Amino acid sequence: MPFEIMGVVNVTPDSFSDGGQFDDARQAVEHGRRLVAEGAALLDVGGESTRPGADPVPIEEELDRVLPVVAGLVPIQRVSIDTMKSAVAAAAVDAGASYVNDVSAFRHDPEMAGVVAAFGLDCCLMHMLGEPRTMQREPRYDDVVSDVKAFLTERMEAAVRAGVAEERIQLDPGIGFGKTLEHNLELLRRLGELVDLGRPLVIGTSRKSFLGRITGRDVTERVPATIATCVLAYERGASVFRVHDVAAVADALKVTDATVAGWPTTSPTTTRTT
Ligand code: PMM
Repeated sequence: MPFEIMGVVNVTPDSFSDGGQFDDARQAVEHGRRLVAEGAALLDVGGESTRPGADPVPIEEELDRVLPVVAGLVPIQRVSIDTMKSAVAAAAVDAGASYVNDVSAFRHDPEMAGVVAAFGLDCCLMHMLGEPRTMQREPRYDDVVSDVKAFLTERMEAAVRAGVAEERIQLDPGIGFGKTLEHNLELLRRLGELVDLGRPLVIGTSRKSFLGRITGRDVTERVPATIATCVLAYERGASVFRVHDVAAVADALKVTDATVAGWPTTSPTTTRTT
């Protein structure tokens, strides 16, 4: 099964994993270029941190952060804008982005679905319980997988009603977004149950804190743990992997793909390399 790697280009001074390292646009573009060389098929540019407890960023500041980076990366690779604000999405599209990654699944801003529909964009609808500031306060579910599945079904239907073509939609269970360690693991273990939603599954486990809780590792030392989750998720049907450490995950998925699907594989990221 073909897979795609979505490389993370955070342009936030408070992103939990970059620590503001790439808050300068030039450095962020350089970083994106490196991720493409490592095998990223899509670059996800975000200017508002969604880590637990993060405060919202004013729109002007978010625009100032992301627009120069989007413009710098568009000539190099397909660009996704990671935002909950339709004005930021529209400006990023103006600068050449063609994919909207909205962690609120079009709930935060009522105009977002219309922007995605009007421009014929690809999009990712992600599950999140609550909002980033409060989401880790005692999240509860009847059954986390069934609840996430029902949510994604409802959001996909709402997007289609707003004019978004179904074939443009990708779905993400939102690992770490209003979930305990056990919820995250159960979603990964039972990811196969989300495959019958019929849309590509995006998975974002990269460097997340639940991996640190299991391994005791700091954020920059979670690459092996990230790989374990990506390989498991691939086997269970995920096809888009949102990661910081593109080269390492690409190698792991190439080998997984060759083993599961047979050699030579069909993934664009694998057939490019001999
Ligand atoms: N995780 C983060 C940000 N955006 N988008 C999607 N679709 N899925 C995710 O899991 C996701 C996301 C938070 O991680 P970061 O702060 O390391 O970028």
